[in-house]
Amino acid sequence: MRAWTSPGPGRLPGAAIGPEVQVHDSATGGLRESRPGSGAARLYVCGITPYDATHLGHAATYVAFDLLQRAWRSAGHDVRYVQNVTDVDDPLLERAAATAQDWEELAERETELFRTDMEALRVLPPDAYVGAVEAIPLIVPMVEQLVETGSVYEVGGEHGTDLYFAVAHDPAFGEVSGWTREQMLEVFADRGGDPERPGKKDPLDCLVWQAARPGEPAWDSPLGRGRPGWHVECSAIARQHLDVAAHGPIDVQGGGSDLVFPHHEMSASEAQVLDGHRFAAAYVHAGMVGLDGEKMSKSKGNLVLVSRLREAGEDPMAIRLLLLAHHYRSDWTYVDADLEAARERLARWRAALDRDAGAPTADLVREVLEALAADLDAPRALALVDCWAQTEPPAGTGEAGSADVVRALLDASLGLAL
Ligand code: 5CA
Ligand code: ZN
Repeated sequence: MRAWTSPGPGRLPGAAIGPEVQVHDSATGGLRESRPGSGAARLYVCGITPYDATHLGHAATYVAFDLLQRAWRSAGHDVRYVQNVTDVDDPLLERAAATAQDWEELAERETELFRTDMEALRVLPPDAYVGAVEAIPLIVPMVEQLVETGSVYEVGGEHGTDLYFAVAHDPAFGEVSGWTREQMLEVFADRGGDPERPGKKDPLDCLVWQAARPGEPAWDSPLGRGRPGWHVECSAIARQHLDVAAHGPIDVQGGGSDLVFPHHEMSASEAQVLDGHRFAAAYVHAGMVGLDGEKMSKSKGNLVLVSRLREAGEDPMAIRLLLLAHHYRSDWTYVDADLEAARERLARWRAALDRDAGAPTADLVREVLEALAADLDAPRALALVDCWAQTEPPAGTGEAGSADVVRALLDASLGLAL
């Protein structure tokens, strides 16, 4: 499907080049230097399930991976970025039914709102933006291949035969999260799994093809009439659009930390059974943004919506600065004072850029790029810019063009247009 309009990746000032990027890999629990091969760095980030508007938690996650894309580019790599839209799944169908809306119209409307939010926040768009529905012709053959390996089995039910992936078929199952079975079983049901379903070989096995239910959308396929499971959607889209057959493991599989298990564990296993190598070189997860002591989530309804802030006249660059002020891996709770602080910082920076007092930039450029290459440390980058903005060299001693250098740096590395 159509993505959104790119703000352009920007250009670093002069001949600046950033260091190679280190990211925290959930699978090893440590930092890993991301060394993309000879072609582009390959990034897959799990996209929205479009049944409600973009909240600050979603925005924080996509801004985090936007920093990764920019840090890779600063280090001289091209980037190929793929993102999905889960435009058919239980939560979407349930919301459509509960509010008497057409599920396709709901998905299209919320996806469009997401596009405008991402555009306003200057998030670089994916090169391939792929809906689950349009990916069914990719997903079905992948499930058929899994059937051939013997890792998929049938479970009969009231509405027909569903297909499940047997996690035991992947010797590396469990390595993405590093969780014990007990930890997995504790959250599986809450995160879309069905550990109690009779007929499964292992309670942790996951659905890959669901036979048509009355009143729900379904597609004809050699697997029977039905719709795809969630995890295989992302593995099929990533394998195809990041050409895993030609290039091997993708560089980064990304998303919020709520996706570590089961989603990223399962989608990696489904791919690994077919490809015989690990799915991603690194699994990178953004922390959860909360409101009033709970994770911000569409199902709970405790939301601060990007579109609502924009409608109220908030400057999108203040929203972006608010998000950048938190390290992407930390969990944090939104409070209005954070937005106020971001507005003030934005005003201070704009005033310093307009004043163009000429504080030196060579160390600033290097240190900002170093901060971002060191596991995307945006808060440190912001503190460095704060320092530049406060510095007033004696009259007549300022560096010519200092403000232009900083504007270019902010654009290319932090995605801020000031
Ligand atoms: N469609 C699936 C992924 S394939 C999905 O999780 N959709 S979502 O709409 O629920 O979330 C979209 C993205 O935002 C995911 O990467 C998710 O991990 C992230 N996310 C959701 N809630 C939060 C939150 N409160 N804080 C930070 N990130 C969040
Ligand atoms: Zn996903």
